[in-house]
Amino acid sequence: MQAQSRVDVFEQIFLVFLGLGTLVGIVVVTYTLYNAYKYRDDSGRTSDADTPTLGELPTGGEGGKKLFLSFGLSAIIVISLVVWTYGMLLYVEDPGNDIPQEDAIEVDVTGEGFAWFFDYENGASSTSTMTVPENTPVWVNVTGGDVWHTFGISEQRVKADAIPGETDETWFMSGEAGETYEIECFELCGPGHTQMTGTVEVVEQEEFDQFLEEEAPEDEGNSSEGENASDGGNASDGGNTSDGGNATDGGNASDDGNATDSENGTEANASNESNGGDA
Ligand SMILES: [Cu+2]
Repeated sequence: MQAQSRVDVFEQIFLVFLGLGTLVGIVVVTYTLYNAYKYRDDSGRTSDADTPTLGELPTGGEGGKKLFLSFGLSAIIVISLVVWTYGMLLYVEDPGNDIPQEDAIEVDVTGEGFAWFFDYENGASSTSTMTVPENTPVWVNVTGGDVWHTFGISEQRVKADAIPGETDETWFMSGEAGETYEIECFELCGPGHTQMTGTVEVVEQEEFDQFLEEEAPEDEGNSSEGENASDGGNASDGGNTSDGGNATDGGNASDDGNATDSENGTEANASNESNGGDA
């Protein structure tokens, strides 16, 4: 089977449902109109033999043949649709070997504080703009840094929960270089929810490689770049700058200073009073 994108799959499901729905609608409405015409009251009725009376069960339908046929056909249509759609959605969940994994790239996505953060395989990172090479399967591992968000790219039929402590995996197929897709947050997450947008930028493979190189962490190892990724982990040690919060303790020191000032003040007053007393 030719590898299909999510867009192809959902378009196909939509068209099949639209087509079958229209077909069934046409059959039902036509049959209804046909019977309305066939059994119309043309006031040429001579016998009331066909008229049902109260409490009488309608006969006809040739021993339930029509009923059986209509129920049977409906069941076949509905069950086939359920099975087929389920199969298509399984493909969307995991395209398996239909999408060659060696061609795919992987991007870690974190939704936090009303922005999207992207980490690439070589340790490169970006904010708000996700750069991807053209015509490539892109696997995204989505998580949340603070509260629940949802990573969504409508144009690519992508929607994945961004929940702290959990990773939701999904994928899409990038298009031609130059295309851009809008990223939105689909989980009401706070006052910055509506501004929590971003862009997917599709670029040529060369440009993408260049982007990775430029954004890569300092060390320029070749195949050991995977280890550099762990250096990126050290970057989170930069979080120690939050120890700078201890600086506020220094602020307490100045409070102490105030306390001594006020003490000095009272002492000074006291000594003034005592001076006054002497006078
Ligand atoms: Cu959000």
